[in-house]
Amino acid sequence: MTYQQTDTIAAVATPQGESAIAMIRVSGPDCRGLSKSVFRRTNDPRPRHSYHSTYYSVSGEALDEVVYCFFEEPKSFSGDDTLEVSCHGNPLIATRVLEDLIERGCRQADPGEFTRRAFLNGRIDLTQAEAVMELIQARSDKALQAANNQLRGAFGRQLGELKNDLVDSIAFIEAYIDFPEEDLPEEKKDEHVARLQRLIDFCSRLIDSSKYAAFLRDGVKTLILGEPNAGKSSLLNCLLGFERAIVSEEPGTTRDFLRERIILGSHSIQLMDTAGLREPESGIEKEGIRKTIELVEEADVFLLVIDSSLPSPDLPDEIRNKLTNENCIVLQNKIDLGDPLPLSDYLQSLPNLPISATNSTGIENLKTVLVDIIDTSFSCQDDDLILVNTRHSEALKGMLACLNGALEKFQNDEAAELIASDMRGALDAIGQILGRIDNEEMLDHLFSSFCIGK
Ligand SMILES: Nc1nc2c(ncn2[C@@H]2O[C@H](COP(=O)(O)OP(=O)(O)O)[C@@H](O)[C@H]2O)c(=O)[nH]1
Ligand SMILES: [Mg+2]
Repeated sequence: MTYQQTDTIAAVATPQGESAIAMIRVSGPDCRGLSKSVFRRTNDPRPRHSYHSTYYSVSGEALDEVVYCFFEEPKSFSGDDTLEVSCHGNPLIATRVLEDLIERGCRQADPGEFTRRAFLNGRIDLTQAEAVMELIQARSDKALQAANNQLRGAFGRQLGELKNDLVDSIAFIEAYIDFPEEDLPEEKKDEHVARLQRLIDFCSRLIDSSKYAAFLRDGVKTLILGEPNAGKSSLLNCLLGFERAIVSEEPGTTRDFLRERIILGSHSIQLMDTAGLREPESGIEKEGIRKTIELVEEADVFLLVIDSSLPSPDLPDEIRNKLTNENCIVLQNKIDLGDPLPLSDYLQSLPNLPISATNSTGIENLKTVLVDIIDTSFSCQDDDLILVNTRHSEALKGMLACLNGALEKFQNDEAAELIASDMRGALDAIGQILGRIDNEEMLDHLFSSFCIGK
């Protein structure tokens, strides 16, 4: 079924539950008429002007005292005529207003449908539509900044530059088709190779930056590791500032694993507390340890907790191989019990800090070191960070393959038609990222993850 843009859609745009205000958003050709019938106006409302009024239902009942604002197309979020009605924040009122609008012929909006219309009306490109979602879901200052940047069109602009370069290159290659090869000056060819190389580098950098986008979106995955009873769960609770994990004198109590988020500096961090590393006594524990090894593969940063009153533990090879100076901090826990025993040579070679998870000693220091590690290894220095998501990086990989193909063919003196065809493939990938409106299935998929009313 093709997408219908002629309907007037309506949705409650604020969350369910009691609040000061709830807002109902209406968009489509009936808004002007609705504003007259619902608010008993004799004339059109002035665009972008707030009015205080009673909302009358179809049956003439006064539903609520509201404030409404009319936005005339194309100067609205969706690009269509839009009406925003703010009522008292009782979900019963908001629902009755919505039901009344549906009775008057509106259709309940699908998730992300207002944004989808903004895209279809050409107000924003697809990367900006995605940025709307990223902005709503951002969980740290850095993620907010990146989403804002993207909403203002930073990604679209970069792709626009890429596209101009590509179009120039295609023009050159097409000239190459028309002219006998010997007529082309050598420096022109060098120039073309250099331009292709620049495009390839740019594309690779964007693909590479998708990992930073993942850190922003999901948080840097920080795994708390160590032997049973070392104080891993105590450390999790201490970093969170509340009791999340069960702390017990009995070893082996955390058999599954826990995930919690904290914000440190401008970073979002996903803390994962795991089962202890040691020979398992029971089946459940064995499962927990298998899971820990799986999490080691997934994690970005490791906090290795050891009981400083005991000799240094031996670590399984799967774990040892993952730990480096750039991603691991050894925490000599329980220093409140007395002078720590010396660390093994191996642990000594990694960054290490004394702490007490129960007394919060050394925790501020740990936070500083952790932020340093993330700043150095897990955040992009570029202020114009683009939130490259899976959809983008798939298209960018296709583009990179086309560009590499074009370069190779050019250097091997293959037919210009073949080279031009590769380059058009690259151009097509840019089109996919910015959004081609003919791909309904992709749009359905993309907007279905939005909230209703956005
Ligand atoms: N004295 C002292 N005891 C601690 C410290 N951290 C944890 N413990 C104790 O060590 C035991 C095991 O702690 P827990 O956090 O459950 O360890 P886990 O098995 O590694 O998760 C508990 O009795 C904690 O109270 C610490 O810094 N100092
Ligand atoms: Mg535990």
